Amino acid sequence: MKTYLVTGGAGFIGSNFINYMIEKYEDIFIINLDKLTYAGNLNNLKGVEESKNYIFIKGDITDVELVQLIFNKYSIDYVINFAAESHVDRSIENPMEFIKTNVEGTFVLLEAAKRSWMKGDQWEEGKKFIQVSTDEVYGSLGETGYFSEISPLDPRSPYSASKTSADLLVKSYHDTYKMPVNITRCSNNYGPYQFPEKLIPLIINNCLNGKDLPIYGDGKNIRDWIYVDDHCCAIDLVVNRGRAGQVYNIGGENEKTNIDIVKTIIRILKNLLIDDVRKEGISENQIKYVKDRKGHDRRYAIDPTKTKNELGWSAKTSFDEGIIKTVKWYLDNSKWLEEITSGAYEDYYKKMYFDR
Ligand code: NAD
Ligand code: TDX
Repeated sequence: MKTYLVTGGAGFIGSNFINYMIEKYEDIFIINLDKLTYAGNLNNLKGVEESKNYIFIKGDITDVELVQLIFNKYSIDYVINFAAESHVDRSIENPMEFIKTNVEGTFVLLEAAKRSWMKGDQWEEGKKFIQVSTDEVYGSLGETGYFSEISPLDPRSPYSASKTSADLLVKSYHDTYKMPVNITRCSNNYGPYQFPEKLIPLIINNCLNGKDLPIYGDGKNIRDWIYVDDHCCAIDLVVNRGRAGQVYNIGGENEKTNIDIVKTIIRILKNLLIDDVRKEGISENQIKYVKDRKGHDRRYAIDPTKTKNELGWSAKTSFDEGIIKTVKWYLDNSKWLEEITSGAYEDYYKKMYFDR
């Protein structure tokens, strides 16, 4: 029975990961440590909350005493650190929380793991620290080329700088203390339970509510999209097969411009809402080009060859299949969407798009 400390497990990817793992394995125990910021939502975990293999602890990864208490109480085998402030636009407006959670929080977890797993100069067998990172640490590509694990680090937003800083701390614990670690760097995820500040769920939500569809700049920035389950599968393989100290790039090899994504969502919604009155209001006329994001990275594209060759991983979900599944999920889960788009979300949305 392996015990996982999953941080940020009430967020988008973390909750998909917990749902995926509890469904797949009977002989694991998952502790979900999450602060429940605006992005954390226990409704994402309804399917596992009764499981005897899962517990939730509300808490902050920067809380040294709490994190140590968890390591003292449970025999943690793996840390999977998803917890982060994750939205680039918020980091541009207000970077402080990003430094606190993403950098200091990772440091607190590393220290607690070191104290618990290191005996003299030796590491206990079978332990590993997985840092869930992002392709954004590599910066921005021009029209050609791909990010490999040895591409230079060149973060360009406070968010990506904080993630890069965390990656370097994790690397330093391997280089200095020989801590068994892996760093995963994934491209843009999409799928169920993503907070509607991110492009895909924001566009779905705005289409359904007759709002403008904001496109930053010329809409030709490119992201490399991966269905969230394929990311979860890769992390599972990294935990079990990844060589200590290694970085693994994960990506869907599926590059799309933002305007293409928006037009695709409009088309799918119109096809799915055949007899629904909401269909009438949805059109490309809703698209509105707005002021560009500051420092907007032009293109991301991951080369996942190492992860494929070493771990036997590949993305199983094509974009055409994944995006239809995703749009359907948001249509079928309108209550989930309504609940999180009330209150504070309205204030955020107004600030980002009307006071821009
Ligand atoms: P998210 O914003 O949806 O979820 C983050 C979760 O972390 C939330 O549940 C939040 O409550 C929790 N959290 C925040 N601060 C915390 C703290 N101090 N202590 C404990 N919990 C805290 O993010 P996501 O999109 O699921 O991303 C998860 C991880 O994956 C992040 O580290 C992100 O950098 C990385 N990542 C995301 C993407 C993507 O496309 N979304 C791609 C690559 C990598
Ligand atoms: O309203 C919008 N209009 C728009 O044109 C929003 C929210 C975004 N965009 C553009 C900006 C980006 O080029 O769409 C693209 C995707 O934007 P986001 O969904 O904010 O994602 P991105 O900035 O690419 O970062 C995401 O991928 C890497 C995640 O949020 C990060 O956590 C992850 O590390």
